Amino acid sequence: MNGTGITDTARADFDTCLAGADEDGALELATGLVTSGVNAEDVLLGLVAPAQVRVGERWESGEWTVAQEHAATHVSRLTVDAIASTARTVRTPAEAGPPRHVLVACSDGEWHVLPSHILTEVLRLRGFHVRSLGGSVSPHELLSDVHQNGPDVVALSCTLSWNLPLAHRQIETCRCAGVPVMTGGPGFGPDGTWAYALGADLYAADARGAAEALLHPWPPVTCGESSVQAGAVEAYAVLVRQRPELLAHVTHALRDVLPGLRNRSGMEHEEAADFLGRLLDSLAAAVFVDDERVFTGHLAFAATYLSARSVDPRCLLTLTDALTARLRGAPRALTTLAAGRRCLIERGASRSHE
Ligand code: B12
Repeated sequence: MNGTGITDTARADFDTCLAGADEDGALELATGLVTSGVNAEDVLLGLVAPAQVRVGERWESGEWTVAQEHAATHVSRLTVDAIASTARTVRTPAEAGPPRHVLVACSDGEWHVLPSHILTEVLRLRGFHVRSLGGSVSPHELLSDVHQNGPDVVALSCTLSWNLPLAHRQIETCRCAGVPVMTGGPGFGPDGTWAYALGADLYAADARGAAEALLHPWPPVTCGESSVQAGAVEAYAVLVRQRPELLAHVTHALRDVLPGLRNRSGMEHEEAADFLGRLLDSLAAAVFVDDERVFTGHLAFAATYLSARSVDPRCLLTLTDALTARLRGAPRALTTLAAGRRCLIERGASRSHE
C-alpha cells in the first residue's frame, strides 16, 4: 500500500485479471475499490496505468503475444470507463468553477489512445468539461474542432517519439488559432523536453499533474515558442523524401538476419518492414528535434525487442552502417547515426560483462 488505499495484492489481482482477459473480475475489483472509498483518480493512476506499463513489458519481452496485449488493453479500457461511471454515482464531480473546456487529442500517427482516455476521465472527475477526439488526429481535424467548439486549451498526448514532427504541426496549428497547448506522454521525452522544443505551452508528467497545472493558474496562457531550426526541418524533409529508397536499402542489408525479410510478401515481411520503417522514422524525428536521444532511445527498445525474439541485436549495427554509407551528404543524419552506433556498441559491451 502507498497511502492511496491500493494494496500490492490488489495490483497483483488486477494483473491476473488482465492476463486472463477477465473483464468481470477486473471491473469488480476496480469499482469495488471506488465504492469502498478509494479515490477514483488513485484507482485510475495507481492501478490501471501501472498495470498497462507491465502489459507493455510482457509484450516487449516476448512473454505475451500481440493478441494477449490487445485483450488486456481492452479490459483496461472497460475498467477505466467503469471506474469513471462508478465514481460519478458515489459522488458529484469536484468543483467545476467557470466552464473550463479541454480538448484532448492524440498526436497525428499516434494510436495509443488509452493514456488520453485516462487523462480525459481524470480531468472530468476534477470538474473539467472534456471533449476527446481519440487517436491520430490530423492538424486539419484538430483545427476544425477547435473552431467549432472553442476549447480553452488543447491537451495533446504522444507516446511514440517518432510522431514528434507531426505533433509539431498540431502545436503550430493551435498556436495560429490562439489556443494554448498542454502536452503529455512519454513521446515528449524526459520532463517534456521535446514538447517545449516544439513550442508547447505546458507539459505534465501524468494526469494528476495535468489537472493541477490547469487549475492554477486559469486560464492557461500561450507562452511556448518552437525552437525547431529551419536547417533541421530541411534535413528532416530530405529523410522523409528518401524514405522509400532508404527502406529498400536497409531491407536489402538486413535480409539475411531479420526473419521475414527474405519472404517478400506476407505478414512476417510486413512486420519486419514496419520495424525498419519505425527506425527510419525515429532517425528523422531525432534530426527534426535535433536530439539524438530520440533515435538512441528507440534503438535501445529495438535491441531488447530483437534479443527477446532470439535475433542478434548486433544486426542494428548493420542498419546504422548501411544508412551511414547511404547518407554521406546529410551531416545531421550522420551525427545521429554515429550516436546510435555508439549506443549499440556500449550496450553490447555492457551485456557481454553481465
Ligand atoms: C496498449 C499498447 C498499445 C495498443 C494501444 C491501444 C490503445 N487503445 O491505447 C496498440 C496495440 C495500438 C499499440 C501499438 C503499438 N505499440 Co504499444 N503499447 C501499449 C502499452 C502496453 C500500454 C499503453 C498505455 O495504455 N499505457 C498506460 C498509460 C496510462 O501510461 P502513459 O502513456 O504514461 O500515460 C500517462 C502519462 O504519460 C500522462 N499522459 C499521457 N498523455 C497525456 C497527455 C497530456 C496532455 C498530459 C498532460 C498527460 C498525458 O497521463 C497518463 C496517465 O497518467 C505500452 C506500454 C507502456 N509502457 O505504456 C506499449 C508501448 C507504448 N507500445 C510500443 C510499441 C513499440 C508499439 C507499436 C510500434 C508496436 C508494433 N506495431 O510493432 C505500435 C505503434 C502504434 C502507433 N502507431 O501508435 C512500445 C514503445 C517503445 C518505444 N519507445 O518505441 C511500448 C512502450 C511497449 C514496450 N514496452 O515496448 N500499443
